This record gives sequence, C-alpha cells and structure tokens, in this order.
Amino acid sequence: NSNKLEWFEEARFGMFVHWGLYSLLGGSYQGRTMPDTTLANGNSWYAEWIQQRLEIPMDDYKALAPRFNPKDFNADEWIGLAKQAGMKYFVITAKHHDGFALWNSDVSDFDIGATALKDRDILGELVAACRKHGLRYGFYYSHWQDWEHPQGAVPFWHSPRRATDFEVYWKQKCLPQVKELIERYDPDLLWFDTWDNEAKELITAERRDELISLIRSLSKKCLINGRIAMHDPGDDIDFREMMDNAYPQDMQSKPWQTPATMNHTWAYHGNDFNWKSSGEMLRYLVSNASKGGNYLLNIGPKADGTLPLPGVRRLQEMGAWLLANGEA
Ligand code: JFZ
Repeated sequence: NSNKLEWFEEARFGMFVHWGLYSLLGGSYQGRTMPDTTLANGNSWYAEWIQQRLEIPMDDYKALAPRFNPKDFNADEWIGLAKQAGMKYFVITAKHHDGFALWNSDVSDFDIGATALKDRDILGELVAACRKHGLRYGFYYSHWQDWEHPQGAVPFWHSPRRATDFEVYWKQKCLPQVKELIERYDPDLLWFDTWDNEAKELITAERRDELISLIRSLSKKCLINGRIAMHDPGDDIDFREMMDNAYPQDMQSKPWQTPATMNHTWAYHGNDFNWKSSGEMLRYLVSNASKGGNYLLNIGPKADGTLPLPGVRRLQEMGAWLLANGEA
C-alpha cells in the first residue's frame, strides 16, 4: 500500500524528541558529569544512557520519578516550533531503553503515573497539538533494550547479564505497551531500535514478525522503521534509516530518513555545547531531500518541559531559511 507512505515520502523534515527521567539529570549524577565526546569504541555518552554509563542502581534511578515535574511543559509550544521550523512530523520517546513509559501504562508502574504529572496525558497533549498544527506523529519504543523489566535486554557489557527469559518481558511489557500506544494514540509511525548483531539473539525473526503483525492488525496507517531488527526486514517494514547522514546505496529501495541530533547527545545534556550550525544542518537536510530522504532532527527538552535555547534558535533559523527559499 503506497498510499499510507505518501506523507512520509513528501515530509522531508521532522522533529525527534528524547525526553524522560534522564532529562532530570542532564548528563550529571551526584557530582559526576559524563564527557560530551564519543568514546573510542563507538559508545557514546548520550545523556539518555546515564543510568548505564554512570552505573546508577535501578532503585536509585526509579527514585527520580517523583521529581519529574515539567511544570513549564506546553505541547503547543513544542509543536508550534516544529511547524515554524518547516517540520512535517514529530517523533517522541514514548519509552526509551531505561524502560520508563511517558504515558500511563496499564502494564507497568514505571511510567508517568509515578511522577508529579500523574494526572496529565503528555502524549495525548502532544498528539492534539500535532493534529491542530497538521503534523504527523509517532513514537520511539525501545522494544529490545529495557533496563527496568527484570527480563528486558541490557547492554552486552552489563554484568551480570539478564534476559534469561526475554519472552516474559516481551509478553508482559513490550507487546501490551505497543498495543496501548496504538489503541490510545493512533500513531502514524513507530520507531524501533536495534543496533548490533547481539540483538538477533532476542529480537529473532519470529519476534520481529510477531511485533509487525500486531501493529498491522491494529492499524492500517502506522509506518514501521527498518531498525526493528538486525535481520533483513525485507518488504515488511515501511522505511529505512541510518545514523548521522550515512547514506548507503541500498536505502534507495525503500523510503528512508536520517535521524540526527543538533549536538552530540539526544536527551538534554547540560554540558554538551557541540551545537552544529543551522547552516550545516540545512545542508544535511537539503542533501537528504535531494536524494529523496527525510531528516529527522532531534532536540532534547529539559526536565522542566522547556526546550534548550540554542536548539530553539537553530530551528527558527532553519525555518526562516526554508520559508525564504519557498520550501516551507
Ligand atoms: C540509539 C539509542 O541507543 C540512542 O540513545 C538514541 O535513542 C539513538 C537515536 O538511537 O543509538 C544508536 C543506534 C544506532 C546507531 C547509533 C546510535 N547506529 O546505527 O549508528
């Protein structure tokens, strides 16, 4: 069905948001700050990885939840900025690797219900704002890594290893939460993440197909990204992607996008000042667009709900350029 892909193939530019409990820490914990560089082994100090990188015990990490109180969160401001920047769609971390759900989930207590925002429907407010401003919307759902569920996957260097019975996590948390997201919010796309061959052990071809069938049975329109599995996902997925403007030839067989971030981190990091210029990001956007691909550009909001000013300014500059050049 090429119809459901039409908006995606014409979108060009979207907003990616990493937001969760890790945003409270902004890259620092108990006086320790993660470097803002990429490690030699390719591992990153992304702010959303702080629990692993600084080895914060799960109970201490969970204790952050009551402190999550984004009193200045305003869905209309975020989506209004995306619109102003010329973006046509919006993707937010409904659940990242830490396992924290940004909506009130029936199958887990590690969710927005454990925070000061328990009476607000954050995702619902964002969806309403997207509809109002005419943006398509979707969710990042970490289906493989889940550091909270006792049977979810943890990184390979994690000791002791877990996931002796991944199927328990899969049935108790992953599949029901994906179902909740579709039934409650009717997303235009779902963004899944696997990044090394290790993932094949747990996200087998069977589980990949089970997840895809579930989504197809619940939604006629929901697009699925290729990073759902390290196996060749074949024709079952809707679009493909790489990181940071890598552009492999084989991507041309499917619609594709590049997820990218404005500095080094994805979630808010108070000490990451490595902002790319708006000009550099416009060149990436135009380069992708000229080859038929989209640019999904990330910003990491602060825990209070506001967006970091260097990011806001760059998005405004990009929007102004697109408007002046008749592309918005
Ligand atoms: C993953 C996450 O671990 C990270 O926190 C963030 O959400 C990012 C968008 O996705 O990190 C990756 C995944 C894949 C690659 C690089 C970083 N890759 O394929 O190069």
